[in-house]
Amino acid sequence: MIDILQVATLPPALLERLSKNYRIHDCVDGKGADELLSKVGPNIRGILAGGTQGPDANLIGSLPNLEIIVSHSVGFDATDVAAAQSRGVIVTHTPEVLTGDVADLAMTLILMVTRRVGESERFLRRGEWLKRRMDFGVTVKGRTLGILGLGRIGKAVARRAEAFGLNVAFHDIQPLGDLPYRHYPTLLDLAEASDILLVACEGGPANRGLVNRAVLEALGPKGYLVNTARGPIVDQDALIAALQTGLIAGAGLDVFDGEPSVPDALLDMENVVLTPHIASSTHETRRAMADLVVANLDAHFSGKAVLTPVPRQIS
Ligand code: 8YV
Repeated sequence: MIDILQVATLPPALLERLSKNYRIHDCVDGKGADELLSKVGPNIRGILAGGTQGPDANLIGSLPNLEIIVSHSVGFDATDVAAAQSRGVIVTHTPEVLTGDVADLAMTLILMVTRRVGESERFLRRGEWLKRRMDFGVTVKGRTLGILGLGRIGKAVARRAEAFGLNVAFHDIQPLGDLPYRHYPTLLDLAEASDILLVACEGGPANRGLVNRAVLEALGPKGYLVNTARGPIVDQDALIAALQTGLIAGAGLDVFDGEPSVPDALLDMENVVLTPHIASSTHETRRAMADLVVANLDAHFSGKAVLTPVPRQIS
């Protein structure tokens, strides 16, 4: 049996599959870490991580026989990839398999917030319809969707948005070659040109607070912010203030800074749609992500190349 440290909450069915070949040591959220690692630390050869729970440089450095970190997520910002790679530790993630579902949820939030679907449902359930008609939303057709980060997921949302008659524009730090969408060299310019701004870029320290007060101000009082990437990319306090003061019109959020805790100020607002980080949460996608986690671990421990390594972060 190969000893693996589990640092992220993972589907029980995945853990059960893995338990046939691997001895999994539960250390989710650092639970009992010191005692556990003093016993099994030198035996640990792999780590199971996730999108918001992953090993830092300290943990990676404390495991002398660590060979691989397998993340049950496309985003790998919770794992210190540079620390791992500089020690020769492989890091894998789960790209492609979740792209469609994440893009579907982004599109759902766009439609929900502009058409006031959550608000309308609460209105109906409260019995308000018997007294008056619900206020109007706005048409998405003809409006501009600005995408921050035109990677796999951003492109998949762009294709869906085109079918809804949205004009697509984007900002990305990578040169992306010829694309049928208008490119803006700065995020501020993109926000200025957008009716809806979608955050679809990577998380991590470099992008913390990228969507700040100035970006929200540029988006403007008729603008909507949608985030299906990572909570900390948006300055959450600035967002709350912008929503409360009408600096922007509304927001659709699947991710939060400090999740799973969500500020009361957001819970109390009618002009926001809130979902609990469910963009990849379908039976089909979670099954495919689990398959990839197993395939990466099995490949590595049978001497083969892993299927989906994360790109190199160090030169
Ligand atoms: C998951 C994610 O919620 O893939 C990602 O980057 O954030 C999500 O798909 C999570 O990582 C599941 O473990």
